[in-house]
Amino acid sequence: MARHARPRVMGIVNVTPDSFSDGGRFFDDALALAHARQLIADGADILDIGGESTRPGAAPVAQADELARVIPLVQAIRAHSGVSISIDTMKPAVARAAVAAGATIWNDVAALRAAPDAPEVAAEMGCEVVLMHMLGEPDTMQDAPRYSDVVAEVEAFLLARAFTAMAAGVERGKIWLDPGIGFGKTTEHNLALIAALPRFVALGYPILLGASRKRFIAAIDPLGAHSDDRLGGSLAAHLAGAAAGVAAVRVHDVRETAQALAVWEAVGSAH
Ligand code: HH2
Repeated sequence: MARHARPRVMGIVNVTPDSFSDGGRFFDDALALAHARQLIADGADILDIGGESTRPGAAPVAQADELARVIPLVQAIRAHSGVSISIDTMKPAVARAAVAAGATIWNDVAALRAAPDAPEVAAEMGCEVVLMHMLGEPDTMQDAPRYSDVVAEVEAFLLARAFTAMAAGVERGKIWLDPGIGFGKTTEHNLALIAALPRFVALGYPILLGASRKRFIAAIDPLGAHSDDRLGGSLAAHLAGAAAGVAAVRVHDVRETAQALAVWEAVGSAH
């Protein structure tokens, strides 16, 4: 048995015309399904399906459009594979339809704050729920975010959201927490949160880390200015998460991440 269990790999499938790194490329049902199948072949344990980009400045998506984008894809993936599916949405109705179509995880970057009935809907569905920290709203979150102690504030927020979810009836064992890398954070904030991952893991909830291709990587390495050129930085951040004991990493580059984690795990169990 390995001394360090590797995190699960959550592969990102965006069906949006404007997502920050692969926007537009998979905005087509057949292409999105082909991409999903490729990520499964590449070693994804979970597929995260999103129909609304949370990139600063991204246009909001009407519920009917979001449903039309993501639900056929969830159905098609479920028909093709037993892979776990998470639905990346802030809308309870989209989460509900996705769970009915076979998703088992609601990944909510708004941590059940975007609609008054979100906690009750999560409880009623009985699915797992990812509660992510975001400071402010997607549109303005990167306008000079400030904290007096970013780690303590993100931790307090996540525990409060977990409490709200449980008060509405979500089981404790179904709750994941995510520090929300890039969501209302400077490079220094992101680094402080990654460095503090052992403290988040110690809270006793599964932790999800999403650093894939994010902008702080280019701030550290200006040569990685383009989002397609941030693989090395993404792997470094996610390996730091693995060492801290996170439960899953949310990534675009599934093959490379799965390989890095397999080597990391093998080294950890060698003697
Ligand atoms: N990051 C994005 C979207 N959803 N969910 C969780 N739980 N954690 C994250 O870090 C996270 C997330 C990034 O947003 P987007 O602009 O949609 O880009 P992409 O989906 O290509 O990463």
